[in-house]
This record gives sequence, structure tokens and C-alpha cells, in this order.
Amino acid sequence: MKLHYSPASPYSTKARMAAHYAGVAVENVLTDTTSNPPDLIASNPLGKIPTLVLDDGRAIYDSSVITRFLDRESGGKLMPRNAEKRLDAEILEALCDGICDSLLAVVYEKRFHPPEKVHQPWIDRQWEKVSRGLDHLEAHLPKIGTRLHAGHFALAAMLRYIELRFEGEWQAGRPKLAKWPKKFEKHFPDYSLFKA
Ligand SMILES: N[C@@H](CCC(=O)N[C@@H](CS)C(=O)NCC(=O)O)C(=O)O
Repeated sequence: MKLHYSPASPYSTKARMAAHYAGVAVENVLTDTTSNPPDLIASNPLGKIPTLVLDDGRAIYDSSVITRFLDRESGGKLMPRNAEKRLDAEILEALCDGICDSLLAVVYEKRFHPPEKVHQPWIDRQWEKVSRGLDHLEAHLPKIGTRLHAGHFALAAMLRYIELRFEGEWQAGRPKLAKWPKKFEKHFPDYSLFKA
């Protein structure tokens, strides 16, 4: 199967790390969404990455559907079996993906508008969501037990992305969160392979 991805895309990083951890072999296809590549559009009308294309041609998106698919493919390596813990992992994944949605909204607002059309109140609104999300994570950092799950990969990918685009702008007042990537790397030494 093929995974359309870009190294900077946090949802792609999550999916790639999850596939690696789960031991599911995927061929990574570097994809630039801005040029609307026909093979991506043919697979995913939304033209977004990550998109996982199976050998029979079926395409899977978005990234949380991909992590659930990889979980089933690997016999449950990406989600806790316990229902309560699984729900916690799914909510963590949704929160981290949602923070990425807001970060991307800020990046795209600036990237796709001329400076005089950039709407600062919209950026401020997105930053409020990011700040609340980060504060929530600081207060409720997920434990890392014997196994990692999709929520951990979502958090690792989000922190990588926020540091890539907003370097040094998110750590103040969040010491535990700032240290989390180092902790994560002890459990997933290949984290450095997924740098943008
Ligand atoms: N909810 C989607 C979001 C995917 C997404 O927005 N990906 C970005 C790259 S990080 C993208 O493809 N942007 C191109 C576009 O929106 O046209 C997911 O979790 O997969």
C-alpha cells in the first residue's frame, strides 16, 4: 500500500510513525498538495494528505481513519484493548489533531492571503484553541505505559509541527509538555527518523 505524505504534514507524520510502530509496511509517496496531483485527487477528492491507497485501489483518509485501519491490520498494536483506555486514546488523538487543524488554519491564513487580507481576529481565535488545547495537555499529560498508542503518535506529531512552524512560542508555562518529546523518544527511538 502507498501513503501519500509530506514531511511537514503533522497528520502524515502521525500515520507514518503509527505504521512503523505497528509493523505495517507502507510505501511513502512524497506528495505536494498545492499542485493538486492527479493521482492524489483520483484517490481522495479532498486532495489532502495523508491518504493511504490500498493494493486494490481503495483509498483511506483522514488520518484517524488510517490509524484505526492500521490498528486492525496489525492485530491491535495501535489502540488499547480496554474500552475506557481506548476512548482516552481516541480523545487524545482528536485533541492533538484538532490543535493541528488550528495551527494549519493560522499557517494557511498567512500563506494563501496577501498581507492586507490576513484576518487577525481569525488567527487570534485559532490561537485561543491552540492555547487551551496545550494547557489541557499540560494538566493531563498522557501516561506512557508498556505500549504506545495512536494518541501518543498524534501528540508527538503535533509537538513536532508546532515547533517547526512556531519555534519556541508554545513552551512557556508548560514545562511538562515541553519535556514530553524527550520522554516519548525513549519509548520510540525512531522519532528522529520522522523529522520534517
Ligand atoms: N483531518 C485531516 C486533515 C488533513 C490535512 O488537512 N492535511 C493537510 C496537510 S497537513 C493538507 O492536505 N492540506 C492541503 C489542502 O487542504 O489542500 C486528517 O486528519 O488527515
